[in-house]
Amino acid sequence: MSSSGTIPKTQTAAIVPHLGGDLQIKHDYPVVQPSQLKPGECLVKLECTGVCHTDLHAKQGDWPVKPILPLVGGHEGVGIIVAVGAGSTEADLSQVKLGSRVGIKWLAYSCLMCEFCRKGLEQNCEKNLLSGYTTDGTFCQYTKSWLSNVTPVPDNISSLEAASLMCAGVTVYRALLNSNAHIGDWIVIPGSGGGLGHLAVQYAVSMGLRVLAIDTSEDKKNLSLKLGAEKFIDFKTSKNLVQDIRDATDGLGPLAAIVTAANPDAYAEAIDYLRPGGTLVAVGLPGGGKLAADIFFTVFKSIKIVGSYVGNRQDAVEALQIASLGKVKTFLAKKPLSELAATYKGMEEGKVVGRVVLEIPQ
Ligand code: 8ID
Ligand code: ZN
Repeated sequence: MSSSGTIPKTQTAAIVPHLGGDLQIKHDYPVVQPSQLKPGECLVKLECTGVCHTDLHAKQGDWPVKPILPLVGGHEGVGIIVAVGAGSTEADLSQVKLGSRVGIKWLAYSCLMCEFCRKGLEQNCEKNLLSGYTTDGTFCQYTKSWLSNVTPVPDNISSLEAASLMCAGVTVYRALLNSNAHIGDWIVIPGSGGGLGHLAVQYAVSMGLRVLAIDTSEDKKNLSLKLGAEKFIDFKTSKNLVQDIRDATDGLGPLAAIVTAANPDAYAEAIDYLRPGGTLVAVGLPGGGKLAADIFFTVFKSIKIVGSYVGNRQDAVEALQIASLGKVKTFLAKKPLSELAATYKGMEEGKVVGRVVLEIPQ
């Protein structure tokens, strides 16, 4: 089943040919045809896609689990379902249908039947497929996805604003839930001026949390404070980060650290500055990073250390709902797909404030 418009045989796509290699923009990348879709699958014509630091890690081969090659990256896509696999069931089509505007998140597919899926840990499903990592992602015009896992986008959020909620938004929303911080608690967000961090500030504020933002540069400071952080510390100019963080949070330290920085240094002193009973939520994924936690103080201060990995379908729906209520808005720079390589360079240099969202040629 496909919409009245014809589906082309080839498309423009940004390809990573080999890990660490330069990006190539190809104009003859094949489009999955409607007749090739299996039941439960759909074809999405993309309007735009955010660029996550994860896409850069993927391109560089930073992580022990490697992506497919050649790789079409991207996992913050928004577009329209233009074809649905023949034989898709009523259940497959209960949330979205042909013509729906949907978001594509990191978790493209999960079986929904295994123990992890049943427990809501869909991201840990052993059969999962990851957009822009183990299945083609969103740096292209048309991508195959799964009806069970695409997320309907509320009408009052533009596609450009919805895009980065699909990874950055979902991830920090889940991380904040995993922090167990409550209304009125101080939390600290290292990486507050980046893609994940600037959304974390807003979700945290909307949950009634008090935010101490940490990053570097005037632009990232201004953005963090504008979005509702009460205080900001520049990690590059602070002479004693642990003391500065404690001083800024009633002298006792924050109840949680949501570490969204792509840098192991951002984890280094969390055990020292966290309030007793506090939680370190690991989100940022620097390649080869190790968490070094002093065992004595982890125990003595009753600290919890939690890994938080994207979110499930319900987290995605909730993260979009909160944005739809006007409580969270992506701060973004709109660029053409051809600017992806330049965006990676800016990200490596720490120059991207908020998010870059790429418009897909129509
Ligand atoms: O499911 C997950 N856990 C998940 C989902 C999505 C992304 C994890 N991630 C990971 C990415 O793979 C990446 O490692 O989160 C990390 C951040 O992704 P991002 O927000 O897309 O990256 P960014 O826009 O480059 O922002 C990072 C910010 O961290 C700051 C930088 O200045 C930048 O603003 N930063 C760095 I680098 N070191 C810092 C430090 N020591 C720091 N901020 C505070 N302290
Ligand atoms: Zn991401």
